[in-house]
Amino acid sequence: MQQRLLFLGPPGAGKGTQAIRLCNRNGLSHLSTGDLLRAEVKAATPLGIETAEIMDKGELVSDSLVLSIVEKRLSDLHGGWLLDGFPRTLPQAESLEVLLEQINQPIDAVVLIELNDEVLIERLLARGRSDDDEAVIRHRLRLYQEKTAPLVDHYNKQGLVKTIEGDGDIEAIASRIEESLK
Ligand code: B4P
Repeated sequence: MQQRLLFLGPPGAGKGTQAIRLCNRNGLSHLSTGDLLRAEVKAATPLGIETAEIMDKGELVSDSLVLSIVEKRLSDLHGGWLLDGFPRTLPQAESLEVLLEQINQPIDAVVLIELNDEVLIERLLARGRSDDDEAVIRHRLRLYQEKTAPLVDHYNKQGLVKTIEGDGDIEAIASRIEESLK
């Protein structure tokens, strides 16, 4: 199976859900920027205090803040890994490419999980995290289209994108993802 992976997709597509499964089953290191940021918020670090309000409004945290928390972890990566929810903007993708080149670990594949907005909204409202309010979700979906969706073209040009239908049973989606990475 391909070993150095990115997960892309709109909020609520199931990136986190599928990333945990895939990493557990295949011994990959899982790096989720959403989880790292929420850990900072929970620990009330200066970065967490700055970040909490941004996340609750459904905004993207600034590229420089995100990069400051992933940079050190990226340089520690070895073996297989999965970056979940990062990069989310073109500047983040460009910075990532420089960092991966330095450690000589190119991306093998980008898994794009697709799902329509109505199902996304339903799922996130059911999850009920502090950033899962309907108006905030709609704002996050708009930001996804504006800032993150252009990454699909970026990685398509490199022939890396595997598109996965994100609707259906969690286990069935997990099999689709594994199949696409053989
Ligand atoms: P993330 O933590 O990345 O989360 P997400 O996009 O909201 O959700 P994900 O796609 O992982 O869905 P999940 O599996 O949980 O981002 C949160 C925030 O952090 C961002 O809005 C931003 O503020 C900040 N952030 C993170 N990374 C950043 C970056 N690089 N730059 C800037 N800001 C950044 O699934 C959602 C729900 O659906 C769950 O309840 C799950 O149980 C359910 N579900 C999953 N699969 C299902 C299925 N097949 N059927 C039914 N339900 C399912």
